Amino acid sequence: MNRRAFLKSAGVGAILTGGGFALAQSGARRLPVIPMTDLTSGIDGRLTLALNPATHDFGNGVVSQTFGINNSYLGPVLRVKQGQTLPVDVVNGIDDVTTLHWHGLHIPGDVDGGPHQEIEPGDTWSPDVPVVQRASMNWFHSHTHGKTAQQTYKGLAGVMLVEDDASLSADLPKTYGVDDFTLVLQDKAFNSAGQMSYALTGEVFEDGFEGDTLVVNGAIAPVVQSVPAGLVRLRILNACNARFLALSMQTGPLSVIASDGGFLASTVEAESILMSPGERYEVLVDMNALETNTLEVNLDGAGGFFANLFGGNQTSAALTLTRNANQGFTGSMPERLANLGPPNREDAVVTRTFELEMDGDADLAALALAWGNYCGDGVMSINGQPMRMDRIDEEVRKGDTEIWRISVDDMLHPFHIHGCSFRILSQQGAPPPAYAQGWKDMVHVEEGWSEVLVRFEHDAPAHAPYMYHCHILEHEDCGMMGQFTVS
Ligand SMILES: [Cu+2]
Repeated sequence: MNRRAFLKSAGVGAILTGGGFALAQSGARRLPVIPMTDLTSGIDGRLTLALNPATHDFGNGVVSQTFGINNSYLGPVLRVKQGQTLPVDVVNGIDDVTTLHWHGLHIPGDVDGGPHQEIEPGDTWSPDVPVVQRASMNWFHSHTHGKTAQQTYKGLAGVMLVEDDASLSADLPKTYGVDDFTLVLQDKAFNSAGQMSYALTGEVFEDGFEGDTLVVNGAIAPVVQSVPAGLVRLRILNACNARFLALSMQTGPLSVIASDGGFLASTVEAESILMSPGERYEVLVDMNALETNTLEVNLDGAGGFFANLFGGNQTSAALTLTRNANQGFTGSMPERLANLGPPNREDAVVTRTFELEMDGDADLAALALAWGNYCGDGVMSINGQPMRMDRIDEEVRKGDTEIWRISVDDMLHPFHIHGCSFRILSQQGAPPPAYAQGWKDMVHVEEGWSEVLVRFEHDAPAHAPYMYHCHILEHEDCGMMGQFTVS
């Protein structure tokens, strides 16, 4: 590590983690490589995903109470191939009702894992999940009505990588844990004893939960990873409850090759990328010429008055790559990645409008104290209606191309639609950045209209509708969500 990198990571680590943990251990922590279940060459029997209470050390030497999926925290990385059907047994071993939603998958509503597919404690949910889409990085997480924020925060989340013939034969790094890494980025709070903590307050309802400590694959940042010379691939998920993260490299721009729903048309060089909760991006890092390079994260990526006022608006080291003596992937930075033309808004036959709203006068502190699973009418809503399990808000015709226009007037919200990938026509009234012009299932909404071009190819009946919602999980729990059918 050179002097600049050392000073940067040491200084920021101390600010972010408090409690002295980072000072004691900074620099030594290695990137945890999440165990991968590779099913691309065939699936034998059913795959068990066991959701269980667990204990986990985030790297500060203290044991925290967590949930894990076959692990002590988070789930495995599942690697599957287009054309497969994945038979899954989701076993609910936590002492509460839960669900497991496949975020980003183009699958029918009855296997989507949304709020209608509840799994009681001790029960098993056994969907056969068809994998029909192109290569893409997806994920799975709790989507339990009113409990999504707390269950996901505690660890009910994992990554699913979809490969296809093109991605398996592409000239890209793909040796998992060597030159191909999956990174799950989260912000956490730790109490004075060093244990992961979460408390629902009025402020948390308003802004979503924000921890002050960056965690990568369940380890407190910064973490380090030794890599061979050559290109290194980072597949990155923002699994924060509410934080937008601004990503950059210490040296040089980010080379972005894929977004939520698949490869970009060509590699996009970006000084930084702003990732909302729920978003995924894949980047390549060229370790031919550099001995080290560091992925940096700004926890206050969305900016704002308080971030600037209190000096929080600075980057911290997430992951430092250090080159070892081995030679890894020898290919060069790709130019063409996928056949992907610009979206054509003339294709749309239907336009729908969604206005996200928060009631600034609501007593959120009282709601937090008495929290059940419903904020009540008029606190958080879409088109004036808070989420109701027994109300279908929109009916979509299968195969139609539609424009969904989304707006809000108070703060930056990330909007997600189930069962599809879409293209962003405009984001906050402007063209999206080049790295967000490919396949997406998340769009940022603040001032001005955000518009996406979308088509649904699978059924979602009234007993198993799809959701659209804000992906600030506390907003979603509080009612900023709606339901739609596809038939
Ligand atoms: Cu929101």
